[in-house]
Amino acid sequence: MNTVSKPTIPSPAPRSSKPEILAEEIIERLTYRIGKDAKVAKPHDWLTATILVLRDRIIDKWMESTRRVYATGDKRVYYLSLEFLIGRLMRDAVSNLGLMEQVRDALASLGVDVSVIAGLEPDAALGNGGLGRLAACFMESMATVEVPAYGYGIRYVHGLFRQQLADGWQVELPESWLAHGNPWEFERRESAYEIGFGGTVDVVNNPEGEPRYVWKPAERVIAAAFDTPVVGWRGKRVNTLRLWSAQPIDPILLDAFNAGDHIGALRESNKAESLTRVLYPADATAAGQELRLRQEFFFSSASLQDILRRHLQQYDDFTSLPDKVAIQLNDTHPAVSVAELVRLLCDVHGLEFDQAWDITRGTIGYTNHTLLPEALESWPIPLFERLLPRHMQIIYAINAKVLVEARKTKTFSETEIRSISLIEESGERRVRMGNLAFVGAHSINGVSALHTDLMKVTVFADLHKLYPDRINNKTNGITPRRWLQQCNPGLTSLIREAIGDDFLDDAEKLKPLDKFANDASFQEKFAAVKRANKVALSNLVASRMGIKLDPSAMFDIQIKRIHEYKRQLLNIIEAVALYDQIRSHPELDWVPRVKLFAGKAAPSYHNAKLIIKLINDVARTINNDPAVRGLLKIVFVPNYNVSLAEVMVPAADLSEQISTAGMEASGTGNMKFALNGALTIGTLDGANVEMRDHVGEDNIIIFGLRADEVAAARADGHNPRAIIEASRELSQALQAISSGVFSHDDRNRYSALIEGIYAHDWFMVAADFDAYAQAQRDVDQLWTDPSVWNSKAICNTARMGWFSSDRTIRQYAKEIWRAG
Ligand code: B1H
Repeated sequence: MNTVSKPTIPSPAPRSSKPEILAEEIIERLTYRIGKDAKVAKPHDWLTATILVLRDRIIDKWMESTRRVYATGDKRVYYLSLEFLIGRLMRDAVSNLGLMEQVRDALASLGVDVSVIAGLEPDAALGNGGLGRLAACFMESMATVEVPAYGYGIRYVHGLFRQQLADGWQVELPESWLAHGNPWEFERRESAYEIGFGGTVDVVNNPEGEPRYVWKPAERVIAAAFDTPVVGWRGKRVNTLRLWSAQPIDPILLDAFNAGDHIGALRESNKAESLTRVLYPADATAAGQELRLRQEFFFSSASLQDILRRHLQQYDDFTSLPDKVAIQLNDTHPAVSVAELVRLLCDVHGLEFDQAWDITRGTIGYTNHTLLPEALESWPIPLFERLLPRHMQIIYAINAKVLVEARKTKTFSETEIRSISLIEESGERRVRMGNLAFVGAHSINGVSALHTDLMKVTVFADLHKLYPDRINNKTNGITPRRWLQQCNPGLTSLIREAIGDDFLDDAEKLKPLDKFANDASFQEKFAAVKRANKVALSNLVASRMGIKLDPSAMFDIQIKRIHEYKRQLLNIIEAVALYDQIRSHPELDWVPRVKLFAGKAAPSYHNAKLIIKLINDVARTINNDPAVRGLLKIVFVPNYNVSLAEVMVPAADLSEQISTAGMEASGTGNMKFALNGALTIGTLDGANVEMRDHVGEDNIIIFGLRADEVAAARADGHNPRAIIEASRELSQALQAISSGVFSHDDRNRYSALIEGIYAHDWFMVAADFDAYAQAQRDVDQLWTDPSVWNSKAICNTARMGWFSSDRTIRQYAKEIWRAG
C-alpha cells in the first residue's frame, strides 16, 4: 500500500469576465501560445487566441460536470453518430456562456472586430445534412437540459466537400477544416484503443461453460480520442464530443525502412490514416464500400471499449450497465455496435452469451431516420465475414434466437419470418443492419409522428408484430440558441421587448407572442427585422455572386440536399410556368419574388446534379429577360453549409418544404424557417404535419397528395401523361425544358429528366403540380396584404417553441434513456 497521502491541490481561481481581463488574456494567449506579437498578428491568430481564452472558461465547468456524474452515479448517455454537422462553435460558446458583449468589447479594445474573426472560423462540416445537424443540436440540448452525455463520432480530416459552380454545374472540392489547426479540441493520448479487422476466430473449449471464442485480427489500428467541449445554454453543463482518429500501430515499418524502402515503410501508416480521412458524401443513400464498413466498425468499437472502460472504473461489473448507461444509435451506421457489445462482454469480459444479449438490449436504443430503400444499409456476407468474422458468428447466433422466438409464436408465415431475419437470403446474401439494430435495441424510434406510423407498416412491419412495444416516436427538434438567438439577434431583441426573457430558457414560452400577431406597431417592427435580415442576405449574394436582389420582393427559399424526393424539380418547373405567365400577361399585378436555392448533390447522383444545372440554366434565362421586369429572380447560392443557413433562414418569407408525401422522415429546416417567421408552403410530410397542428392550418400553406394517396397512386399505376395533358401550364413548362429553351448549347440536356416525369413520375411532380401552382398563387394573394402576412408570420414564431430540441431530448431522456 502506498502510505503517502495525496496533497490537497487547489483549484484555479474562477476567472473574471470583465472585458479588460478578457483582453489581457487574449494578449497572453497570442504571445505565449501562438508566439505572435500583437503588432503582426493576423486575424486568424486573434481568432485562435480568443478561442483559447473561451476554452479555458469552459474547462472549469467541464471538469465540474465530469466530477458531478462520478459523484452522483447518474446514468450516462452516449450518442453514437457517424455525423456531427456542427458549423462554427465560437458564437455558440460565447453566447451560451453569456459573454457576447464582453468578448466584443475586449476585442474592440484591441482593435479587432469580433464579427470579422468569427467569420474566419471554418465550419466543422462532419455531416451531410439533417441527420448530422440533428446530432449537433442534440449535443447542445443535452448539455442544456443537463443530461450527462457524450457524443461519439469520427474526426474526419476532410468534412463534406466544398461546392463550386462551373457554368452552372456542381464541382466538388476537398474541404480542410483543420488547415489552421483546431483550438477547440484536446487530444487524449491516454484514451486510445486497438481496433481489429479480418483474421480468424479460435474456439477454446471451456469445461465450466460455453466455449470461448478468440478473435485474432489480421490487421489492427489505433483509435485515438479528440475531445471537444459542448456548452449548454447559460453554461449549465459542459458535455464531451469525442471524435476518433485512426492511427497506425507501427507508424514506420522498420524492416522496410532499414531495407531502404522508405515509401513502403509508410504503408501501414497511410492505410490506417485513410480510415478517418473523409466523410462519405451521400445523404440518404447507403455507401456500400468496404471503407465505409470499416469506418462504422472502427468508431463503434472504439466508443464501446471506452464506455465499458469508464463503467468498470466506477462500478464493479456489467450487470448494472443498463441502469448506468444508455447508448443511442443514430441510424444504422453504428448498428454493428450490437454485435460488438455482445463480443466485448463475452469474449473480452467473460460473460455468457444470454447475459450479454440481455445487457445489450437493455442498453441500446436505435433511431431510424429514413424509409427510403436505397438508404437501408446491408452488407454482403462475404465482405462482412472477411472483415468481421467473429461478428458474423454473433449475428448468426442472434438471428437464431430471434427466429426461434418468432416461430414459437406460431403467428408468422414463412414470408414474414424471412423479413424478420437479419440475413437477406434472396439474391446475394446480405446482413440487414436495420434488422440488427432493431432486435438489439429496447427502443426503436422514428423522428416524426407520420414517419413512425409508416415505419410500423412498411420496413419494420413484421418486426413490429413480433415486438409490438418497441417502436415509439420522438419528433425532431432544433436548438433555439443557434437557430433563433444567435442567427437572428434582431428578432430575439424584439421578442424580449414584447414578452420578456422567459422564452430564452423555455422556447414554449414564445406563446405569449401570439397576442401581438394583430398589433400593428409590433407587426411593423417584426417586418423591419425581417427586412434587415433580407438586406443582410442580399449583401451576401451581391458580394459572393455579384447579383443584386430587391429586399422588398418576397424571398422564397428552398435549402437542403438536392434530392428527387425533396422536389427542387417541382419548384423550378413551377418557376418556369410562372415565367411564362408573367410574359403572357404583363398587364397583371405579379408579386415580385426572389426564389433562392442552395444545397449539395451527392457527387455520384446524376439527376441531382442535373437539377442544379437546370436551376442555373433557368435562372440565367429568367434573370436576363427584360420582359420579366425583375418580377421574378432565381438564385442558386453555392456551397450551402450551416453558416450559410444561419444567414438564409432568418431572411426567408416563404419556406419550401415540398417533398413527396411519405418520403421525408421529418425535416428540420422546416422548423428553423417557421421559428424565424417564414410561412411554409409544404406537403403533409414528415414534421410538416405536426407543424400544421401547432401553428394552425390558417398559418401554413398545405397542398398536394398525402402519403396514403401517394402509395395508392403508385400501386394503381398512376398515369402522369394524362395529368400532364390536362394541365396546359405544366405541359408547356415541361415542353420548354425538354426542348432546350433553357439549354441552347445542349438542347437534349433535360429530355431524359423530363421523360421520367411522363413515364412514371415516381416523385409525383406531375401529380402535385397544379395543386402546388395554385398554392403559390394563394401565397401571392396573402402577400398582397402585409398585415395578414405579418400576423401569420408572428403566429409561426409564437407557436413553434415545441419544436425545440430541448423538448425532444427531454422525451428521449424520460422515455428511452431513463436518465437525467
Ligand atoms: C436522414 C439520412 C441519411 N435520413 C444515410 N437518413 C446516410 C442516411 O451517409 N449515409 O449513408 C446519411 C444520411 N438522413 C434525414 O434525417 C432525413 O432525411 C430527414 O427527414 C430528417 O429530418 C433527418 C434527421 O432526422
